[in-house]
Amino acid sequence: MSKPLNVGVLGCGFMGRAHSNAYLQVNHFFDREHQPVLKTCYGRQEDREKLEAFAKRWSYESIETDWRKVVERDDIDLIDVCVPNFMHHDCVIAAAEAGKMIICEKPLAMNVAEAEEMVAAVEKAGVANMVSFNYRRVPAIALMKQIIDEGRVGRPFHYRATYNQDYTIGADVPQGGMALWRLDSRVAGSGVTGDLLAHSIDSAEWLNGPIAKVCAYAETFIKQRKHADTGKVEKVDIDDACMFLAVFANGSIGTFESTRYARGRKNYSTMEINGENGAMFFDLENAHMLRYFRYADPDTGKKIEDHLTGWQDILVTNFEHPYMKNWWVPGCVIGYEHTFTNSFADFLAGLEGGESFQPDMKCALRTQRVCEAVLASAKAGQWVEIPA
Ligand code: SOE
Repeated sequence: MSKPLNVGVLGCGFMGRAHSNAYLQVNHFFDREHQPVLKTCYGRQEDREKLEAFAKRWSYESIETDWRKVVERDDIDLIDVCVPNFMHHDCVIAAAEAGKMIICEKPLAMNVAEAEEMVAAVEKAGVANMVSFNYRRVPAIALMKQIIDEGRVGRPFHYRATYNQDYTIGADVPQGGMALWRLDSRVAGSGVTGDLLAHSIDSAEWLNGPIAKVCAYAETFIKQRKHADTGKVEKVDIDDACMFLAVFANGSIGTFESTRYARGRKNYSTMEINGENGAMFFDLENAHMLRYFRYADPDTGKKIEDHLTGWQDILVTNFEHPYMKNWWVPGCVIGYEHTFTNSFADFLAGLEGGESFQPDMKCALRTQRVCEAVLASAKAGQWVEIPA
């Protein structure tokens, strides 16, 4: 018997679309008791035309131009926060107080202080919650986790992550407004650190454990931009690029690089781990592949014969690979949107007595702490420790 799960989505931009698609897809591909119903979506009054078109395209039953009304509605079970970052805090707190389940886009908040209040609110309300670090649900990244947990990498020495894009190179790109709010620090909180490095940090801590300390350098290449809302040329306060060194609690050391000025890179997120017995490399622009280097057998510790060692490309589409039995037949690749469907499938499984969803807000608070430590380190020009 299917159980309707009435959803109110706040936001009708990029993430609103990604989430709407996933709600519509999830029951087609995963056996779950709960069936998301797209009840209502929120957008600003000034974007009403866009909101109406969005609601029609994704078959929402109604629209709201006041997000508080969505949260107050008795017929909504789950609030999904896909609005810009500066609204996350108030939306999440109000939703928790109304006893709703909550899904929130990343980064969780503008800063650690906000994130702590959000975690306290969801914990007090005891509501199911998840933060949309969707890349954990890329099958190849989930396979990386499985291979690490199987002990095939052994003692890790190095972790290396990049997350590079190039869409803000032009000096004429405005800050603010519907598409470019990520460049406005009052709306986004930070630049690449909260937007891109947060993904890399979430994946890194999931795969390689907690980061103990960081030393960062951040740069803002274009110091002033026209604001899309006011038309005025204003100071740019976000980090355009940020790089940091990390020491993990397990003793391994890492490098993280992120920029929106890497000409030619669109959504280039890579991660590599090098351990005593093996190594792995993943590249989001080639998301169905995992590169694996096997040096020694994890059970016997015996080195693989020299003429057989080498990097192996695993096409992550077999039924035995994470999530893949729910999709097509081996060899048929899946893509970006599936990471959201896979996430929602896991969230629903958690509601139905399965493992409770990770990352939840408490886990995302840790990522927020690392991001804040990175920004503090860049500002101070020194190492910053992150409490365990
Ligand atoms: C930024 O361009 C962005 O859309 C991020 O905000 C998303 O989290 C990332 O997955 C893709 O890039």
